[in-house]
Amino acid sequence: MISEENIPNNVDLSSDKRLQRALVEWLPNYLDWWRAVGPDGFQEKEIYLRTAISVDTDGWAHFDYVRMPDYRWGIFLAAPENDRKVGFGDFAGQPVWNEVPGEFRNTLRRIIVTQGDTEPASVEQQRLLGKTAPSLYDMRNLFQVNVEEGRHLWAMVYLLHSYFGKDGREEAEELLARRSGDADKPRILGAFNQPILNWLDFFLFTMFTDRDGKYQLAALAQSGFDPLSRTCKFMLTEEAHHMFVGETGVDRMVQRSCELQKSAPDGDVRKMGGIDLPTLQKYINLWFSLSEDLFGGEISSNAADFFSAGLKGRYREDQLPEHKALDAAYSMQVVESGQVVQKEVPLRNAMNEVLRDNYVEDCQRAVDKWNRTAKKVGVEFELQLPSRRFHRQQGIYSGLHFDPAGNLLDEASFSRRKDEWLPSVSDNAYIASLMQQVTEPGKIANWLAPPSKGVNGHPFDFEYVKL
Ligand code: BYC
Ligand code: FE
Ligand code: FE
Repeated sequence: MISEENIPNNVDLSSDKRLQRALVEWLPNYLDWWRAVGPDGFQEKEIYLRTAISVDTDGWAHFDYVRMPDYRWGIFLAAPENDRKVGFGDFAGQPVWNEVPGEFRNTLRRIIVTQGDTEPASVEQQRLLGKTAPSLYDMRNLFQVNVEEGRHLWAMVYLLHSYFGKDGREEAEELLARRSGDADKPRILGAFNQPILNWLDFFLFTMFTDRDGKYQLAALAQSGFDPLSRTCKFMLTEEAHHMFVGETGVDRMVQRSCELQKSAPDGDVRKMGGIDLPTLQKYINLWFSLSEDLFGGEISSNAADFFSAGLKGRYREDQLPEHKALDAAYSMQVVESGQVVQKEVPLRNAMNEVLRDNYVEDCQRAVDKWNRTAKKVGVEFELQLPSRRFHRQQGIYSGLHFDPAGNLLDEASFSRRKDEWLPSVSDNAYIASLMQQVTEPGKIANWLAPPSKGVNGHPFDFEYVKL
Protein backbone atom coordinates (compact mmCIF):
# COMPACT_ATOMS: atom_id res chain seq x y z
CA MET A 1 0.00 0.00 0.00
CA ILE A 2 2.85 2.40 0.81
CA SER A 3 4.73 2.81 -2.44
CA GLU A 4 6.05 5.58 -4.63
CA GLU A 5 3.41 4.67 -7.14
CA ASN A 6 0.44 4.96 -4.78
CA ILE A 7 1.68 8.00 -2.95
CA PRO A 8 3.13 10.63 -5.30
CA ASN A 9 5.72 12.58 -3.31
CA ASN A 10 8.90 14.58 -3.39
CA VAL A 11 10.04 13.70 0.14
CA ASP A 12 11.93 10.55 -0.80
CA LEU A 13 9.32 8.34 0.81
CA SER A 14 10.87 5.14 -0.56
CA SER A 15 13.99 5.55 1.60
CA ASP A 16 12.30 7.07 4.66
CA LYS A 17 11.54 4.00 6.79
CA ARG A 18 10.28 6.03 9.75
CA LEU A 19 7.69 7.87 7.65
CA GLN A 20 6.69 4.63 5.93
CA ARG A 21 6.06 2.95 9.28
CA ALA A 22 3.95 5.85 10.50
CA LEU A 23 1.94 5.97 7.27
CA VAL A 24 1.32 2.21 7.26
CA GLU A 25 -0.56 2.67 10.52
CA TRP A 26 -2.30 5.90 9.65
CA LEU A 27 -3.37 5.28 6.04
CA PRO A 28 -5.99 2.55 6.70
CA ASN A 29 -7.53 4.80 9.36
CA TYR A 30 -7.57 7.68 6.91
CA LEU A 31 -9.35 5.54 4.30
CA ASP A 32 -11.87 4.37 6.92
CA TRP A 33 -12.48 7.99 7.83
CA TRP A 34 -12.88 8.96 4.16
CA ARG A 35 -15.42 6.21 3.55
CA ALA A 36 -17.33 6.92 6.75
CA VAL A 37 -17.63 10.71 6.58
CA GLY A 38 -16.34 11.69 3.12
CA PRO A 39 -18.66 12.41 0.15
CA ASP A 40 -21.81 10.37 0.73
CA GLY A 41 -23.07 8.21 -2.11
CA PHE A 42 -20.37 8.78 -4.73
CA GLN A 43 -17.42 6.69 -3.60
CA GLU A 44 -17.72 4.22 -6.48
CA LYS A 45 -18.33 6.81 -9.21
CA GLU A 46 -15.68 7.89 -11.69
CA ILE A 47 -14.93 11.58 -11.36
CA TYR A 48 -12.80 13.76 -13.59
CA LEU A 49 -10.23 14.94 -11.05
CA ARG A 50 -6.83 16.55 -10.98
CA THR A 51 -4.08 14.94 -8.92
CA ALA A 52 -0.92 16.71 -7.79
CA ILE A 53 2.04 14.80 -9.21
CA SER A 54 4.97 17.23 -8.84
CA VAL A 55 5.77 20.77 -7.78
CA ASP A 56 6.73 22.07 -11.23
CA THR A 57 4.86 25.28 -11.97
CA ASP A 58 3.68 23.93 -15.30
CA GLY A 59 2.52 20.36 -15.29
CA TRP A 60 2.11 19.87 -11.53
CA ALA A 61 -1.32 18.34 -11.99
CA HIS A 62 -2.66 15.35 -13.88
CA PHE A 63 -6.36 15.13 -14.93
CA ASP A 64 -8.22 11.84 -15.31
CA TYR A 65 -11.25 9.85 -14.20
CA VAL A 66 -10.76 8.34 -10.77
CA ARG A 67 -12.86 6.81 -7.98
CA MET A 68 -12.32 8.93 -4.90
CA PRO A 69 -11.07 6.19 -2.55
CA ASP A 70 -8.44 5.42 -5.24
CA TYR A 71 -7.31 9.06 -5.41
CA ARG A 72 -3.54 9.28 -5.10
CA TRP A 73 -3.14 11.60 -2.15
CA GLY A 74 0.46 12.72 -2.21
CA ILE A 75 3.05 14.58 -0.17
CA PHE A 76 4.66 17.62 -1.73
CA LEU A 77 6.83 20.42 -0.43
CA ALA A 78 7.85 23.42 -2.51
CA ALA A 79 11.53 23.32 -3.47
CA PRO A 80 13.89 24.52 -0.71
CA GLU A 81 15.50 27.93 -1.04
CA ASN A 82 19.26 28.00 -0.69
CA ASP A 83 20.50 29.59 2.55
CA ARG A 84 17.02 30.65 3.58
CA LYS A 85 16.98 32.77 6.73
CA VAL A 86 14.27 33.37 9.32
CA GLY A 87 12.48 36.37 7.87
CA PHE A 88 11.00 38.14 10.91
CA GLY A 89 10.72 38.26 14.68
CA ASP A 90 13.43 37.82 17.31
CA PHE A 91 15.49 35.36 15.22
CA ALA A 92 15.37 37.30 11.95
CA GLY A 93 18.50 36.70 9.88
CA GLN A 94 19.42 33.35 11.48
CA PRO A 95 19.34 30.20 9.35
CA VAL A 96 15.88 28.59 9.14
CA TRP A 97 15.18 25.47 11.20
CA ASN A 98 15.00 22.08 9.56
CA GLU A 99 14.25 20.40 12.85
CA VAL A 100 11.72 21.56 15.41
CA PRO A 101 13.32 24.07 17.80
CA GLY A 102 12.85 22.55 21.28
CA GLU A 103 11.53 25.64 23.02
CA PHE A 104 8.78 26.12 20.42
CA ARG A 105 7.85 22.49 20.00
CA ASN A 106 4.43 22.70 21.66
CA THR A 107 3.50 25.96 19.97
CA LEU A 108 4.49 24.67 16.58
CA ARG A 109 2.64 21.41 17.03
CA ARG A 110 -0.44 23.34 18.08
CA ILE A 111 -0.31 25.50 14.93
CA ILE A 112 0.11 22.44 12.69
CA VAL A 113 -2.69 20.55 14.44
CA THR A 114 -5.03 23.55 14.17
CA GLN A 115 -4.27 23.91 10.48
CA GLY A 116 -4.62 20.14 9.96
CA ASP A 117 -7.92 19.97 11.80
CA THR A 118 -9.70 22.33 9.41
CA GLU A 119 -9.03 20.16 6.35
CA PRO A 120 -10.96 16.98 7.27
CA ALA A 121 -13.56 19.16 9.01
CA SER A 122 -14.49 20.79 5.70
CA VAL A 123 -14.87 17.39 4.02
CA GLU A 124 -17.25 16.33 6.81
CA GLN A 125 -19.22 19.54 6.50
CA GLN A 126 -19.68 19.07 2.74
CA ARG A 127 -20.39 15.35 2.68
CA LEU A 128 -24.04 15.50 1.62
CA LEU A 129 -23.79 18.15 -1.07
CA GLY A 130 -23.21 15.79 -4.00
CA LYS A 131 -26.85 14.74 -3.72
CA THR A 132 -28.08 18.23 -4.56
CA ALA A 133 -25.37 19.34 -7.01
CA PRO A 134 -26.76 21.93 -9.49
CA SER A 135 -24.73 20.45 -12.39
CA LEU A 136 -22.13 17.78 -13.08
CA TYR A 137 -19.52 20.54 -13.41
CA ASP A 138 -20.32 21.78 -9.89
CA MET A 139 -20.47 18.25 -8.51
CA ARG A 140 -16.99 17.60 -9.88
CA ASN A 141 -15.67 20.83 -8.37
CA LEU A 142 -17.10 19.84 -4.98
CA PHE A 143 -15.29 16.50 -5.08
CA GLN A 144 -12.10 18.17 -6.34
CA VAL A 145 -12.14 20.46 -3.35
CA ASN A 146 -12.87 17.49 -1.05
CA VAL A 147 -9.99 15.29 -2.24
CA GLU A 148 -7.59 18.23 -2.05
CA GLU A 149 -8.65 19.06 1.50
CA GLY A 150 -7.90 15.39 2.14
CA ARG A 151 -4.43 15.96 0.73
CA HIS A 152 -4.00 19.05 2.91
CA LEU A 153 -4.66 16.82 5.90
CA TRP A 154 -1.91 14.53 4.61
CA ALA A 155 0.39 17.53 4.36
CA MET A 156 0.00 18.33 8.06
CA VAL A 157 0.14 14.64 9.03
CA TYR A 158 3.43 14.39 7.14
CA LEU A 159 4.84 17.15 9.35
CA LEU A 160 3.51 15.52 12.53
CA HIS A 161 4.87 12.10 11.56
CA SER A 162 8.24 13.33 10.39
CA TYR A 163 9.08 15.92 13.02
CA PHE A 164 7.13 15.20 16.21
CA GLY A 165 7.68 11.53 17.06
CA LYS A 166 5.16 9.72 19.23
CA ASP A 167 2.99 12.70 20.16
CA GLY A 168 2.92 13.70 16.49
CA ARG A 169 1.55 10.27 15.61
CA GLU A 170 -1.06 10.60 18.36
CA GLU A 171 -2.13 14.00 17.07
CA ALA A 172 -2.41 12.54 13.56
CA GLU A 173 -4.86 9.95 14.89
CA GLU A 174 -6.82 12.63 16.75
CA LEU A 175 -7.23 14.52 13.48
CA LEU A 176 -9.29 11.55 12.28
CA ALA A 177 -11.20 11.23 15.55
CA ARG A 178 -12.69 14.72 15.97
CA ARG A 179 -15.88 15.39 14.00
CA SER A 180 -17.36 18.61 12.68
CA GLY A 181 -20.30 19.68 14.81
CA ASP A 182 -19.94 16.81 17.29
CA ALA A 183 -20.94 17.76 20.83
CA ASP A 184 -18.24 15.62 22.48
CA LYS A 185 -15.39 15.76 19.96
CA PRO A 186 -15.86 18.89 17.89
CA ARG A 187 -13.37 20.32 15.43
CA ILE A 188 -11.08 23.00 16.90
CA LEU A 189 -12.21 26.22 15.22
CA GLY A 190 -15.73 27.66 15.20
CA ALA A 191 -16.54 27.86 11.48
CA PHE A 192 -15.59 24.22 11.02
CA ASN A 193 -18.40 23.08 13.28
CA GLN A 194 -21.06 25.02 11.38
CA PRO A 195 -23.35 22.99 9.17
CA ILE A 196 -23.05 23.46 5.39
CA LEU A 197 -26.65 22.77 4.49
CA ASN A 198 -26.88 23.78 0.87
CA TRP A 199 -24.93 25.03 -2.13
CA LEU A 200 -25.32 28.63 -1.11
CA ASP A 201 -23.43 27.75 2.09
CA PHE A 202 -20.90 25.83 0.00
CA PHE A 203 -20.13 28.69 -2.38
CA LEU A 204 -19.84 31.16 0.48
CA PHE A 205 -17.69 28.76 2.48
CA THR A 206 -15.26 28.26 -0.41
CA MET A 207 -15.32 32.02 -1.02
CA PHE A 208 -14.81 33.19 2.57
CA THR A 209 -13.58 30.26 4.65
CA ASP A 210 -11.15 28.76 2.13
CA ARG A 211 -9.90 32.32 1.72
CA ASP A 212 -9.02 32.39 5.42
CA GLY A 213 -7.06 29.26 4.52
CA LYS A 214 -5.17 31.22 1.89
CA TYR A 215 -4.13 33.94 4.33
CA GLN A 216 -3.25 31.54 7.15
CA LEU A 217 -1.21 29.38 4.77
CA ALA A 218 0.50 32.47 3.36
CA ALA A 219 1.45 33.55 6.91
CA LEU A 220 2.74 30.04 7.68
CA ALA A 221 4.61 29.94 4.36
CA GLN A 222 6.79 32.68 5.90
CA SER A 223 7.65 30.41 8.83
CA GLY A 224 11.21 29.94 10.03
CA PHE A 225 10.42 26.23 10.40
CA ASP A 226 11.31 25.42 6.82
CA PRO A 227 9.32 22.18 6.31
CA LEU A 228 6.14 24.02 7.36
CA SER A 229 6.93 26.92 5.06
CA ARG A 230 7.55 24.67 2.06
CA THR A 231 4.47 22.52 2.73
CA CYS A 232 2.18 25.55 2.95
CA LYS A 233 3.64 27.10 -0.19
CA PHE A 234 2.60 24.11 -2.23
CA MET A 235 -0.85 23.89 -0.60
CA LEU A 236 -1.50 27.42 -1.81
CA THR A 237 -1.28 26.17 -5.41
CA GLU A 238 -4.34 23.98 -4.84
CA GLU A 239 -6.11 26.53 -2.68
CA ALA A 240 -6.47 28.91 -5.63
CA HIS A 241 -9.00 26.56 -7.23
CA HIS A 242 -11.12 26.32 -4.04
CA MET A 243 -11.44 30.08 -3.88
CA PHE A 244 -12.19 30.17 -7.61
CA VAL A 245 -15.09 27.77 -7.02
CA GLY A 246 -16.47 30.05 -4.31
CA GLU A 247 -15.94 33.42 -5.96
CA THR A 248 -17.26 32.36 -9.37
CA GLY A 249 -20.06 30.34 -7.73
CA VAL A 250 -21.36 33.48 -6.05
CA ASP A 251 -20.87 35.46 -9.25
CA ARG A 252 -22.94 32.89 -11.16
CA MET A 253 -25.71 33.13 -8.56
CA VAL A 254 -25.71 36.93 -8.85
CA GLN A 255 -25.84 36.66 -12.64
CA ARG A 256 -28.78 34.27 -12.56
CA SER A 257 -30.68 36.18 -9.84
CA CYS A 258 -30.42 39.36 -11.86
CA GLU A 259 -31.54 37.64 -15.06
CA LEU A 260 -34.57 36.20 -13.24
CA GLN A 261 -35.36 39.55 -11.68
CA LYS A 262 -35.32 41.22 -15.10
CA SER A 263 -37.62 38.59 -16.57
CA ALA A 264 -40.09 38.42 -13.65
CA PRO A 265 -43.20 40.47 -14.34
CA ASP A 266 -43.13 41.89 -10.79
CA GLY A 267 -39.38 41.53 -10.24
CA ASP A 268 -39.91 38.78 -7.66
CA VAL A 269 -36.98 36.41 -8.02
CA ARG A 270 -38.36 33.82 -5.61
CA LYS A 271 -41.51 33.43 -7.71
CA MET A 272 -39.17 32.57 -10.57
CA GLY A 273 -37.45 29.91 -8.48
CA GLY A 274 -34.26 31.88 -7.96
CA ILE A 275 -32.21 33.22 -5.08
CA ASP A 276 -32.98 36.88 -4.46
CA LEU A 277 -30.03 39.14 -3.67
CA PRO A 278 -31.29 40.20 -0.21
CA THR A 279 -31.21 36.51 0.78
CA LEU A 280 -27.74 36.10 -0.70
CA GLN A 281 -26.68 39.13 1.37
CA LYS A 282 -27.70 37.31 4.57
CA TYR A 283 -25.53 34.31 3.69
CA ILE A 284 -22.64 36.70 2.97
CA ASN A 285 -23.16 38.21 6.42
CA LEU A 286 -23.08 34.76 7.99
CA TRP A 287 -20.04 33.23 6.31
CA PHE A 288 -17.97 36.41 6.26
CA SER A 289 -18.41 36.89 10.00
CA LEU A 290 -17.76 33.22 10.80
CA SER A 291 -14.62 33.34 8.67
CA GLU A 292 -13.36 36.57 10.25
CA ASP A 293 -13.44 34.74 13.58
CA LEU A 294 -10.86 32.31 12.19
CA PHE A 295 -8.20 35.00 12.40
CA GLY A 296 -8.45 34.92 16.22
CA GLY A 297 -8.66 37.85 18.62
CA GLU A 298 -7.76 41.40 17.52
CA ILE A 299 -5.42 41.68 20.49
CA SER A 300 -3.57 38.42 20.92
CA SER A 301 -0.51 37.43 22.91
CA ASN A 302 -0.52 34.10 21.02
CA ALA A 303 -0.14 35.98 17.76
CA ALA A 304 2.67 38.08 19.26
CA ASP A 305 4.43 34.89 20.41
CA PHE A 306 4.05 33.22 16.99
CA PHE A 307 5.60 36.29 15.36
CA SER A 308 8.43 36.75 17.88
CA ALA A 309 9.39 33.10 17.57
CA GLY A 310 9.53 33.36 13.78
CA LEU A 311 6.82 30.71 13.37
CA LYS A 312 4.06 32.72 11.68
CA GLY A 313 4.66 35.93 9.75
CA ARG A 314 2.51 38.52 8.09
CA TYR A 315 1.03 38.26 4.61
CA ARG A 316 3.93 38.63 2.16
CA GLU A 317 6.25 39.39 5.08
CA ASP A 318 9.23 38.96 2.74
CA GLN A 319 8.08 42.01 0.78
CA LEU A 320 7.58 44.28 3.79
CA PRO A 321 10.17 46.96 4.59
CA GLU A 322 10.64 45.96 8.23
CA HIS A 323 10.47 42.61 10.03
CA LYS A 324 10.75 43.19 13.78
CA ALA A 325 7.47 44.97 14.41
CA LEU A 326 8.85 46.39 17.65
CA ASP A 327 8.20 49.98 18.81
CA ALA A 328 5.26 50.19 16.44
CA ALA A 329 1.57 50.45 17.17
CA TYR A 330 -1.61 49.48 15.41
CA SER A 331 -4.73 51.58 15.84
CA MET A 332 -8.00 49.71 16.13
CA GLN A 333 -11.57 50.27 17.25
CA VAL A 334 -12.43 48.83 20.65
CA VAL A 335 -15.52 49.12 22.81
CA GLU A 336 -15.10 50.96 26.11
CA SER A 337 -18.00 51.90 28.39
CA GLY A 338 -20.53 51.25 25.67
CA GLN A 339 -18.70 53.34 23.07
CA VAL A 340 -16.63 52.38 20.06
CA VAL A 341 -13.31 54.20 20.49
CA GLN A 342 -9.93 54.18 18.75
CA LYS A 343 -7.07 52.52 20.64
CA GLU A 344 -3.37 51.90 20.00
CA VAL A 345 -2.10 48.35 20.45
CA PRO A 346 1.54 47.17 20.22
CA LEU A 347 1.92 45.89 16.65
CA ARG A 348 3.02 42.37 17.57
CA ASN A 349 -0.17 41.90 19.60
CA ALA A 350 -2.25 43.05 16.62
CA MET A 351 -0.91 40.51 14.12
CA ASN A 352 -4.26 38.71 13.78
CA GLU A 353 -5.92 42.01 12.90
CA VAL A 354 -3.15 42.89 10.45
CA LEU A 355 -3.74 39.61 8.60
CA ARG A 356 -7.51 40.15 8.75
CA ASP A 357 -6.97 43.54 7.04
CA ASN A 358 -5.39 41.79 4.04
CA TYR A 359 -8.24 39.31 4.02
CA VAL A 360 -11.04 41.89 4.20
CA GLU A 361 -9.49 43.85 1.35
CA ASP A 362 -9.44 40.73 -0.82
CA CYS A 363 -13.07 39.94 0.06
CA GLN A 364 -14.10 43.50 -0.82
CA ARG A 365 -12.48 43.11 -4.24
CA ALA A 366 -14.71 40.09 -4.92
CA VAL A 367 -17.85 41.88 -3.70
CA ASP A 368 -17.08 44.77 -6.06
CA LYS A 369 -16.81 42.28 -8.90
CA TRP A 370 -20.19 40.70 -8.06
CA ASN A 371 -21.74 44.18 -8.01
CA ARG A 372 -20.34 44.88 -11.47
CA THR A 373 -22.00 41.65 -12.65
CA ALA A 374 -25.38 42.80 -11.29
CA LYS A 375 -24.94 46.17 -12.93
CA LYS A 376 -24.13 44.59 -16.30
CA VAL A 377 -27.42 42.69 -16.21
CA GLY A 378 -29.10 45.97 -15.33
CA VAL A 379 -29.98 45.45 -11.66
CA GLU A 380 -29.36 48.14 -9.05
CA PHE A 381 -28.41 46.29 -5.89
CA GLU A 382 -25.16 46.58 -3.98
CA LEU A 383 -24.00 43.57 -2.04
CA GLN A 384 -21.86 44.55 0.94
CA LEU A 385 -19.51 43.12 3.49
CA PRO A 386 -20.92 43.69 6.95
CA SER A 387 -18.85 45.60 9.52
CA ARG A 388 -16.12 43.52 11.13
CA ARG A 389 -17.92 43.96 14.42
CA PHE A 390 -21.10 42.25 13.20
CA HIS A 391 -21.89 38.75 14.55
CA ARG A 392 -18.50 37.93 15.99
CA GLN A 393 -17.84 35.03 18.36
CA GLN A 394 -14.10 35.60 18.86
CA GLY A 395 -12.12 38.62 19.96
CA ILE A 396 -13.04 41.98 21.39
CA TYR A 397 -16.47 42.26 19.73
CA SER A 398 -17.72 38.84 20.84
CA GLY A 399 -20.44 38.94 23.47
CA LEU A 400 -21.55 42.35 22.16
CA HIS A 401 -24.15 43.04 19.49
CA PHE A 402 -23.79 45.15 16.37
CA ASP A 403 -25.86 45.70 13.26
CA PRO A 404 -24.21 45.09 9.85
CA ALA A 405 -23.24 48.77 9.73
CA GLY A 406 -21.28 48.31 12.97
CA ASN A 407 -23.58 50.19 15.36
CA LEU A 408 -23.69 48.85 18.89
CA LEU A 409 -27.08 47.41 19.86
CA ASP A 410 -28.55 45.88 22.98
CA GLU A 411 -29.26 42.18 22.93
CA ALA A 412 -33.03 42.54 22.64
CA SER A 413 -32.76 44.76 19.55
CA PHE A 414 -30.34 42.35 17.96
CA SER A 415 -32.59 39.34 18.61
CA ARG A 416 -35.59 41.20 17.25
CA ARG A 417 -33.82 42.07 13.99
CA LYS A 418 -31.52 39.08 13.56
CA ASP A 419 -33.64 37.53 10.78
CA GLU A 420 -33.16 40.66 8.67
CA TRP A 421 -29.41 40.11 8.73
CA LEU A 422 -28.75 36.38 8.96
CA PRO A 423 -30.42 33.43 7.17
CA SER A 424 -33.65 32.64 9.02
CA VAL A 425 -35.30 29.24 9.37
CA SER A 426 -37.61 30.15 6.50
CA ASP A 427 -34.70 31.34 4.30
CA ASN A 428 -32.96 28.02 4.85
CA ALA A 429 -36.19 26.18 4.05
CA TYR A 430 -36.64 28.17 0.84
CA ILE A 431 -33.05 27.55 -0.26
CA ALA A 432 -33.44 23.86 0.59
CA SER A 433 -36.49 23.71 -1.69
CA LEU A 434 -34.29 24.84 -4.63
CA MET A 435 -31.62 22.22 -4.05
CA GLN A 436 -32.37 19.52 -6.65
CA GLN A 437 -29.69 17.37 -8.19
CA VAL A 438 -29.12 17.96 -11.93
CA THR A 439 -27.25 15.07 -13.54
CA GLU A 440 -27.58 15.55 -17.27
CA PRO A 441 -24.34 16.84 -18.83
CA GLY A 442 -24.76 20.46 -19.95
CA LYS A 443 -27.86 21.08 -17.81
CA ILE A 444 -27.95 23.31 -14.76
CA ALA A 445 -30.31 24.18 -11.91
CA ASN A 446 -32.55 27.18 -12.49
CA TRP A 447 -31.03 29.27 -9.66
CA LEU A 448 -27.49 29.24 -11.04
CA ALA A 449 -25.86 30.50 -14.26
CA PRO A 450 -23.47 28.16 -16.10
CA PRO A 451 -19.73 28.87 -15.81
CA SER A 452 -18.00 30.79 -18.60
CA LYS A 453 -15.79 27.76 -19.27
CA GLY A 454 -15.35 24.16 -18.22
CA VAL A 455 -12.47 22.30 -16.55
CA ASN A 456 -9.08 21.72 -18.18
CA GLY A 457 -10.21 22.85 -21.63
CA HIS A 458 -13.36 20.71 -21.65
CA PRO A 459 -16.76 22.26 -22.37
CA PHE A 460 -19.45 22.75 -19.72
CA ASP A 461 -21.42 19.78 -21.08
CA PHE A 462 -18.50 17.36 -20.60
CA GLU A 463 -19.36 14.29 -18.50
CA TYR A 464 -17.43 15.38 -15.38
CA VAL A 465 -18.96 12.63 -13.24
CA LYS A 466 -19.96 9.22 -14.61
CA LEU A 467 -23.07 8.38 -12.65
N1 BYC B 1 -12.71 29.23 16.96
O1 BYC B 1 -5.13 34.68 20.83
P1 BYC B 1 -6.36 34.24 20.15
C1 BYC B 1 -8.21 26.37 6.19
C2 BYC B 1 -9.01 30.30 20.35
S1 BYC B 1 -8.59 27.65 7.28
C3 BYC B 1 -12.39 28.61 18.11
O2 BYC B 1 -7.45 35.21 19.99
P2 BYC B 1 -4.77 33.02 18.17
C4 BYC B 1 -9.33 25.73 5.47
C5 BYC B 1 -7.52 30.13 20.26
O3 BYC B 1 -7.16 28.86 19.75
C6 BYC B 1 -7.03 28.08 8.02
N2 BYC B 1 -11.38 29.00 18.91
O4 BYC B 1 -6.09 33.57 18.76
C7 BYC B 1 -10.40 26.48 5.01
C8 BYC B 1 -7.10 30.37 21.68
O5 BYC B 1 -7.29 29.20 22.43
P3 BYC B 1 -6.37 28.89 23.72
C9 BYC B 1 -6.71 27.31 9.28
C10 BYC B 1 -10.64 30.05 18.51
O6 BYC B 1 -4.34 31.84 18.93
C11 BYC B 1 -11.46 25.87 4.37
C12 BYC B 1 -8.09 31.42 22.16
O7 BYC B 1 -9.21 31.32 21.28
N3 BYC B 1 -5.38 27.60 9.74
O8 BYC B 1 -7.10 26.02 6.04
O9 BYC B 1 -3.82 34.11 17.95
C13 BYC B 1 -11.44 24.50 4.14
C14 BYC B 1 -7.53 32.83 22.11
O10 BYC B 1 -6.93 32.97 20.85
C15 BYC B 1 -10.90 30.73 17.32
C16 BYC B 1 -5.07 28.21 10.89
O11 BYC B 1 -5.92 28.55 11.67
C17 BYC B 1 -12.00 30.28 16.52
N4 BYC B 1 -12.33 30.88 15.36
O12 BYC B 1 -5.32 32.67 16.72
C18 BYC B 1 -10.34 23.75 4.59
C19 BYC B 1 -3.61 28.46 11.15
N5 BYC B 1 -10.01 31.74 17.19
O13 BYC B 1 -4.95 28.87 23.21
C20 BYC B 1 -9.31 24.35 5.23
C21 BYC B 1 -3.15 27.99 12.48
C22 BYC B 1 -9.23 31.68 18.27
O14 BYC B 1 -6.61 30.00 24.68
N6 BYC B 1 -3.84 28.63 13.60
N7 BYC B 1 -9.60 30.66 19.07
O15 BYC B 1 -6.88 27.55 24.18
C23 BYC B 1 -3.53 29.83 14.11
O16 BYC B 1 -2.66 30.52 13.62
C24 BYC B 1 -4.28 30.32 15.33
O17 BYC B 1 -4.61 29.20 16.09
C25 BYC B 1 -5.58 31.09 15.03
C26 BYC B 1 -6.09 31.67 16.37
C27 BYC B 1 -5.32 32.20 14.02
C28 BYC B 1 -6.68 30.20 14.50
FE1 FE C 1 -7.08 23.15 2.59
FE1 FE D 1 -9.29 24.80 0.53
